[in-house]
Amino acid sequence: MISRFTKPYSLKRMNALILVDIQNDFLPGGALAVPDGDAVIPIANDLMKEAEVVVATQDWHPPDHGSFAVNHPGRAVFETIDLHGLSQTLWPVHCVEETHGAAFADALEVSRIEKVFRKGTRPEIDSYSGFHDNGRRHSTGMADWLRGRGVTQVTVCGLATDYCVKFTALDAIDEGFRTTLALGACRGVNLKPGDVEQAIQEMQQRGVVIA
Ligand code: VGL
Ligand code: ZN
Repeated sequence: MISRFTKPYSLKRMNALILVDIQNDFLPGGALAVPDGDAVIPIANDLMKEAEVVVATQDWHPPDHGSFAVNHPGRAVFETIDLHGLSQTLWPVHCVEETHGAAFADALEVSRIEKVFRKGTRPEIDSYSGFHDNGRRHSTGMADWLRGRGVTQVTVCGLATDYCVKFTALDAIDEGFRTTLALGACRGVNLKPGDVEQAIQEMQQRGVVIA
């Protein structure tokens, strides 16, 4: 019997589903469309039914964001530049705060999302991970929030496998969560052929379980 003077503890492993950037601009027809990106939506909706906690990240850039090629005269989309000391791939304008492109996909069952973490909100730095920016200068608060909810293991899915999904999963490992990648509910950019395969291998090597 548990004494009322004993602090109760639990062996239960609370799981959270992290939906990464399932936003209009990453879907076919969007500003930075991920091939077949809309295929993740029905699978994500199914995964949400089994998750104890559901959170989502949202790429959320101001119009003058440093990751947009148009904000660097003479530079083209997909070029790499140095942005305040960090290597930065230049992207088309995408996921501008408060626009339709930044909104969650219409078919995503957003009512099941308990908390949204926005990233890439500072013009001077990009953020692929849902946990903190690419320079680890600022945190979104997601790790502490999840720990506060008692979460010990996370499942990551969404867009794009070789960018935001990868960096979110790797940071989840670094934050001490048992981390699973729901591969069927992810799609990638493959800017270079093989990028997605390499991202999967990197996640696996770092301890992410590929499911
Ligand atoms: C992403 C490139 C730029 C992503 C976000 O969600 O994977 N990729 N911003
Ligand atoms: Zn972005």
